[in-house]
Amino acid sequence: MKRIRSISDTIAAIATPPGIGAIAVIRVSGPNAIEIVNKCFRPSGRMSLIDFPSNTIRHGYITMQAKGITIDEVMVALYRKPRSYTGEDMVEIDTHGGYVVPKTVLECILDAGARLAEKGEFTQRAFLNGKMDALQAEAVMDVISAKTELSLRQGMSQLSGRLSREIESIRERLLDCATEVEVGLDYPDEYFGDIGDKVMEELNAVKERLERLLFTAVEGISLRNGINTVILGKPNVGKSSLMNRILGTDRSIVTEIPGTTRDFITETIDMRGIPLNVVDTAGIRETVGEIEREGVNRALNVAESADMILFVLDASEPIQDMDLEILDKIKDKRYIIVINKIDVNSNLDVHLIRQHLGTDRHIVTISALKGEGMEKLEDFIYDEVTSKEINVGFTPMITNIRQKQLISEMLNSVKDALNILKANSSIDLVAADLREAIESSDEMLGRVYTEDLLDRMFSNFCVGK
Ligand SMILES: Nc1nc2c(ncn2[C@@H]2O[C@H](COP(=O)(O)OP(=O)(O)OP(=O)(O)O)[C@@H](O)[C@H]2O)c(=O)[nH]1
Ligand SMILES: [Mg+2]
Repeated sequence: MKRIRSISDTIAAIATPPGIGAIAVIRVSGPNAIEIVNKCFRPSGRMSLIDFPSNTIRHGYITMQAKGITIDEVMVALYRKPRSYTGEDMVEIDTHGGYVVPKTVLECILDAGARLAEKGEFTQRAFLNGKMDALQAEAVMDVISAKTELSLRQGMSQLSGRLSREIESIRERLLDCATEVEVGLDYPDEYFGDIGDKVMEELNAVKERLERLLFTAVEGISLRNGINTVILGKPNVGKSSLMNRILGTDRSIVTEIPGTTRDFITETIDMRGIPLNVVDTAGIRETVGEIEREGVNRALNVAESADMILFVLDASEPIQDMDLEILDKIKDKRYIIVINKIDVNSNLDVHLIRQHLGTDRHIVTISALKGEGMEKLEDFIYDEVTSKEINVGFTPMITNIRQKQLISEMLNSVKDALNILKANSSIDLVAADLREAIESSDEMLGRVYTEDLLDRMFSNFCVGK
């Protein structure tokens, strides 16, 4: 998509969802925002909009200029630059809700000289005007789309600049090191030893901080996107019953006939603040008809991309080769073995499973029918997806692939620099590695950016944000 996003335009959009709600908000931002709205606004007091002090809200009417018709009774909030969300002159108009009023008011504003805003363009301007950095701009969307209270806490923490401050501080350390090294460049022989030791110490500390950040990525990304949790197992072991227990509703069909679930069913739930996208799948077996085989293939495919697998076994049946085969397929993932139907006689040899895995991994016993063991299963899931070292809302966390990639790049550059220092070899190579690490931190904060990055960053925003 080709975009012409001139920052000298004044933009406008309805910021609230269409058709619903008692009120709607229309946002206008840009160099002519106040004059443009003034053309359509008749204040109930004497003072004209042009003279309103900044950060005030006033009552009045929106009128259609050409016809002189009053469209709506509104409240208008005025923000003068730079004290606004975008850092530009901004006007927000609270109108009555529904479809027609906000749409007509927006039309008036557009007729008066504004252009319709694109997705995320208000936030993009806030970013371009230095109101927030790239990490905070990314957090805006995380806050809006937060799936649980814990996801929200994380989004707000990033929006407030917690991650930005950590990156800034790491960047400063790197700059200090780079300066030391630059000095050393001029006197390679005398300075190398001393400078080398000092820089190495600093860089080791930076390396630890970067590793700590990288460690938060799994949980950070999961909190934002939800943890894709796939329920897998042979037919009739109770996968759908487990799904329903987890959701607390009869979402999935349960019967005594093996092969009941044909396609996969996904629902998102809030489990102790963690968003879980739970997927029930078709039972995996070999000799099946066409539709069921398709279901089995799909089950294996979703399992492939799962963040976590709940592998269900039936306690009343001895373990079969098929179970061990599935186990081998999922061994390298996060998984929990759920032994179901413990309310009936047990014929399952748990030791055999332990032996096969060669570890004592999470094995939990439940009865999906009776609802027994569910608390324990939740504990296991929670432990599997959270870390004690992370305090959501306080620990700076990595929340998307872009950030993860850049932190990895910084870490690699720092490690390279350390190796060179350890080997006492060329100090100008250290300088180059440090420069690279600093560049990655600049990218992380959005101090340098490409058109492409802007597009990607704002493409999933809504119009009006
Ligand atoms: N006794 C007992 N029966 C259970 C338990 N969980 C499920 N069942 C029964 O096992 C049968 C199969 O349950 P489902 O939940 O449909 O199993 P599934 O794994 O989804 O089966 P498919 O979709 O056909 O692969 C049903 O008759 C359930 O009532 C349990 O904990 N104890
Ligand atoms: Mg089922």
